[in-house]
Amino acid sequence: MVASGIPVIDKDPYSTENLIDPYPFHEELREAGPVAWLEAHDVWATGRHEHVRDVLTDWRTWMSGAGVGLIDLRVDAWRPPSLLLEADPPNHTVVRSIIERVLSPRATKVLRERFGARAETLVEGLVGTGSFDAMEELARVFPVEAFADEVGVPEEGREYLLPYGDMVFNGQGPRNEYFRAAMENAAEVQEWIMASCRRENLAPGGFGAQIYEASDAEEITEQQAGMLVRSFLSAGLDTTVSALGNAVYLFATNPEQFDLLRTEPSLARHAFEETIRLETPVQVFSRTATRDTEIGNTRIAGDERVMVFFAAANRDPRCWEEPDRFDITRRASGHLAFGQGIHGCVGKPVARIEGEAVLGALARKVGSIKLEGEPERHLNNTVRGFESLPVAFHAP
Ligand code: OVV
Repeated sequence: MVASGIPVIDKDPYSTENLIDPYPFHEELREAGPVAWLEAHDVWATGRHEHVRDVLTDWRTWMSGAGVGLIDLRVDAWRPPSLLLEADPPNHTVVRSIIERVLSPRATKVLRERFGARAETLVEGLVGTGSFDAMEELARVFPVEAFADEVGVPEEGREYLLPYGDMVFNGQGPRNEYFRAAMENAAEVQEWIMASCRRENLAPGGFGAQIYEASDAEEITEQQAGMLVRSFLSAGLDTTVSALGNAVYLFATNPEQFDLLRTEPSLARHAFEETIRLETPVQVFSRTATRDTEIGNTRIAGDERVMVFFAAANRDPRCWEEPDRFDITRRASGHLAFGQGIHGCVGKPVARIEGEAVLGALARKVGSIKLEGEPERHLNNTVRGFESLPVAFHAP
C-alpha cells in the first residue's frame, strides 16, 4: 500500500524482457521521481544519480545487514551472509579494513605487469584467427585464470567459480526462474567453494593466504578468514567477466571509439570506466531503512527496502551529456558502477588493472574488432553481460 501521489511502477525489473533491455525501465524509474514503488515486488526503487549516491553514502540510515538483494537475510538466507557485503559497522569496518589492506592500490600495483603480460599473450593468440566467442576465449578466461591465480585458488574445480557467481548474483533477486536455475546444483558448487576457501587449499602468498595472516594476528578468527576469501570468489569473477565482455561488444559496435583507443592506448583505463558506466555489470543492490526517513520528499518507513539502481544512475541525463553514448574520452568519473561509500567496491583496484590490461592489449595488438554474429545474453538477476559474443580480431 502506498500513499496517493507516490509514483507506482508495475514493470518487473527481473522479467526476461527487462533483463534483456533494462533501459526503458531505468528511464521510467528516473522520470517517475526521486523514488518509486515497485508493485511487482513491494519494494521502493531509486534511479537518479543524486539519490542513488545519497542512499549509498548514508550507511547509518541505509543498512546492508538485512541483505542487499530483494530477500531479507534476517529471515531467509540461501547461504551464510557475507561478512563484508551483508554487514554494517562496526563489524563491517574490521573486515573491510583487512581486505582493503590486501587489495590496496599499493599492494596490487605488482599486478599491472603480471596481468599486462597475460593479457597480451591471450589477445595475441586471438588476432587473425577468424570468428571466435569473446566470452569463451577472452572475457571468462582472464578472471578465471589470472584473478583466481592471485587469490591462490586450486586449479582443479575452477569450473565452479562462474556458476557460484551466478548463484550469488541471482540470489540477490527474487526467487524467480533465474534464481531457481542457478541454485539447481547449489550443494556441489558451494562445497567446492567452501573447500577452496580453507587455508590448506590456498596457494602461499596469494590474496587468500594474506587474509589468513590477519587471523594469525588475531584480528579475525580462522572461520571469518574463510568467509572473507569467499567474498573474493563471490564478487571478483562474474563482475569482471561481464565488464570485459561488455567492453569488447562496445568496441565492436563503436569502431570509431576503437580507432581512438588504438591511436591512444593509454586511454585503456579510462575506456574501462566508460564501459562500466554505460553497461554496468552490477545493475542494482538494495538497502534497508534503519529508521523512518525520506528520499526526495517521499516518506520511507523504518525497515522498508529500496532498490538502488547503479545502472540507472549511470545513464541519468541530469548527470551525463548524451548518457547513452559510448565515449571513451568523456569524464566518466562519478559513475556508480563500483557503488560508493563504505561498501564501495573494495576490489576495484584489481578490476581496474584487469580492465586496463585487457583493453590495453586490444589497443596494441588488434586492428579492428568485428561482430561475427548475434551476441547471446547471459540473463542474471543482477549482472548484465553476455553468454556468447561472436567476433573476429583483425590484425592491424
Ligand atoms: C556479490 C558480492 C559483491 C561483493 C561482495 C560479496 C558479494 C561477498 O560475498 O562478500
